Amino acid sequence: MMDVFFIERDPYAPLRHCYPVSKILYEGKSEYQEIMVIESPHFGRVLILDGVAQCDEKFEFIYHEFISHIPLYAHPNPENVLIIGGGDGGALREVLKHKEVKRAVLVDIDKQVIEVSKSFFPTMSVAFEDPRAIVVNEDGYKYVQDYEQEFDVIIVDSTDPVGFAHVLTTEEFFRYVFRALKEDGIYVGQTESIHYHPDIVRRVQKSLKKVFPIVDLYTAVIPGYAGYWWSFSIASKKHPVRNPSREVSVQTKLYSADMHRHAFLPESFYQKLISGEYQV
Ligand code: AG3
Repeated sequence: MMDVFFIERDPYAPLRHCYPVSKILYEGKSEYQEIMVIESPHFGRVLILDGVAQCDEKFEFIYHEFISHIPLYAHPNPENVLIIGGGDGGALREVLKHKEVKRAVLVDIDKQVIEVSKSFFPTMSVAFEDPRAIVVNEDGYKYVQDYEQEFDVIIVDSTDPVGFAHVLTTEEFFRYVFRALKEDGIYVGQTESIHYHPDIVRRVQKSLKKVFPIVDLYTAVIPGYAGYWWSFSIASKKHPVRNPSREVSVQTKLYSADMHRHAFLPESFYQKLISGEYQV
């Protein structure tokens, strides 16, 4: 049999990941994007949106643990959580591991991503069955504008900031997020690779600083994303974010209190990175 490969079409990265394909499980087009699911020998099933790999069965836990548990553990009592994007359900699964969470609203513009995840990614989509989960198929940018002092934590688990996801990284959006958060709320969003997209990291950090009193950056190594050293921008109205504020009790593979602290960059490197002094 001939070897078959899927070549990623990452909009920014100066290289293209190439996955061996043992089977194409799904190929479709929603109102918003192309959706594909492949089976790859090392990674398991891979979810691909508009040619970019979003998550794979083998490593999705890293991204989902870090995008969820850092803001949720920085918060002393996260009861009401909003996830924008995240239609695969991975972040929702991690968020609902916290018994403090009474309600998690997931707003994904693309219903078809949720359907595909339910059909092909049973371990990521488990939490859709949880009675605390509320799914809304709307534009997150618009949804958040209807709320004031509503959420303890807002997680933006979006695709790359090109096309319809770009608005989720603007100062205007962060002002709506600020308003939708309670007085001690925390925001987090994925902000791409440290080395391939430092301009995006800087732009988002700068915009967040205009809106929130506490802004920081943490990172995790995500084996499936080009550049690997991936960043998350976090902003808080009141609580410091560099340490968990509660005892870590949820079951995780990689996240822990130590890993929480370790994820934040040393202050000197953080300053160099966001000021642009760190040039490569
Ligand atoms: N969302 C962010 C994926 C970004 C990947 N970008 C890239 N490889 N250029 C992932 C969705 C997981 N819930």
